[in-house]
Amino acid sequence: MTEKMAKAMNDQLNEELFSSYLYLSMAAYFENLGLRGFAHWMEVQAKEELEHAMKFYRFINERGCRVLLKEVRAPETDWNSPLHAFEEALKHEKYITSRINELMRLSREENDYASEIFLQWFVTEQVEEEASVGEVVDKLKLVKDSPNGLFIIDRELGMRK
Ligand code: OFO
Repeated sequence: MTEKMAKAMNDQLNEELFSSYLYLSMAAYFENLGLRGFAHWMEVQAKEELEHAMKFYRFINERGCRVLLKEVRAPETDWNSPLHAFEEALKHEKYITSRINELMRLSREENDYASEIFLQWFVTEQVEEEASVGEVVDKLKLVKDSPNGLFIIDRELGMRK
């Protein structure tokens, strides 16, 4: 793997760690609101992001390159409403998708077929990530400020495996 590619992979490893940190911060926000189902959903998401980070970690090592961990920036800690938090999560996932696409473009430019195949998993995963966050955004828009609606969604999100 070229130095340029290894640096880009390391940068993405950092972004995945930040994603985990962001969703854990959202879990804490929901916990504080007493929305335990929402908090659970975000905790599961935070763990998934950590697993994404580990995929990059292992891949960089397997390619004989050096993993260089950097500072993970601090996430936001407060949002205006559950809808606002999920809208921000969706915005973040779209940003991550654009980064994965850029990595894919770079791997093609570098004729790095191993990286291209590795990144394919993330291309597919991002479709799922945007869809699952988007689904919650849609539901929250539907129930608006109804406490009953929020309670039902909370129960549903609490069942995420
Ligand atoms: Fe790693 O997919 Fe979300 O950010």
